Amino acid sequence: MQTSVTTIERFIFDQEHRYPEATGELSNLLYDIALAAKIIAAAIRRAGLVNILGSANNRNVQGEEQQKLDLIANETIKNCLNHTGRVCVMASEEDEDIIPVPTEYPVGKYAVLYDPLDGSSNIDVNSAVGTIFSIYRRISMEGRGTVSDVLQPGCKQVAAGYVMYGSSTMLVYTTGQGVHGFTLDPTIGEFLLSHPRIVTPRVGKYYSVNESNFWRWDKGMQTAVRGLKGDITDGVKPKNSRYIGSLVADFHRNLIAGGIFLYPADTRNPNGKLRLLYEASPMAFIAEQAEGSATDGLNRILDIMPAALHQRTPLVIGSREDVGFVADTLRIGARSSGATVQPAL
Ligand code: FDP
Repeated sequence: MQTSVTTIERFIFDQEHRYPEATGELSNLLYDIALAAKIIAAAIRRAGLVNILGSANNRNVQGEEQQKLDLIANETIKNCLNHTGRVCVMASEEDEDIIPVPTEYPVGKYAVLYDPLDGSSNIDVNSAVGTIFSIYRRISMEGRGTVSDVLQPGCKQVAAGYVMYGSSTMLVYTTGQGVHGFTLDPTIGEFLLSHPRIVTPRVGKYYSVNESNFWRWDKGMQTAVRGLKGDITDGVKPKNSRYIGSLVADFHRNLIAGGIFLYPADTRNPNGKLRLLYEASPMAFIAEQAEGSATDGLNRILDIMPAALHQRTPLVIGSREDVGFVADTLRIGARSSGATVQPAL
């Protein structure tokens, strides 16, 4: 029987105490998110028992069908964060506009963006889904936050993380001091430190991509993916394919075991499918902190300046050498087609 454990609360506060100037606001905000994650995890566990699985017969701003659990997760996060005085504004993948803090509550210095339930098309088949969050320091000077507080490039994030509701529930986050993972112990209702300082292998075992889109990709991307599976000379060592179709679950596996996840632009999604602010930027911050990397194919994700809340981006993320291989292949393809080549990764 283990008698000494590190709870997420203790870990966050220990990290904060290394910085005498810290006010504790960010630590408390992370702890609020951990609370929301526990509530969502409990709802997901019961989802098959109570009749909350399936569609809410509603479409979100992206025109996708919203699932009931999406709505529950979205409201849970709002309600856990909106009254604490730590947040000035929020933005959710499920809401068209920014989410203001209700006027009866005080505001704080952070802007929080989140995807409440990523991979939600997997809900009805009981596969892993996740929550992704991203935290910025506000740039507006006073009052309620504005859209400028959430339209910041990923390199300005002060924290980012995800929760994976899988065979166990895990919360993985970074504040720019490495990546740390916690597993929810359902018997005591606490996230316990299980994966301190995660470092992803430089070269991965897996490649993860929806290959049914192969003929919709440009030639450079087709060559890169063929290279990942060893189909071309000068590719990398052939990799094993793993694709769940749930970003958090695919990213998490590759983070731990090593691998590369790709969601490229294609003829149906010319800007890619994934959202820069709610998916790509937070995952890119985590990947880089774990010594991996993330690009849209040509540009570092964390350098992209967002122009719109629900902007999409192609994403190539994971083990550093594998992402480098794909980026190099795309650059060579772009050069030989005469396209303007962006700065290297
Ligand atoms: P979902 O549509 O199920 O919500 O961005 C959403 C996302 O899932 C990601 O989690 C996942 O990686 C991707 O879309 C899967 O898309 P495809 O079904 O097109 O492969």
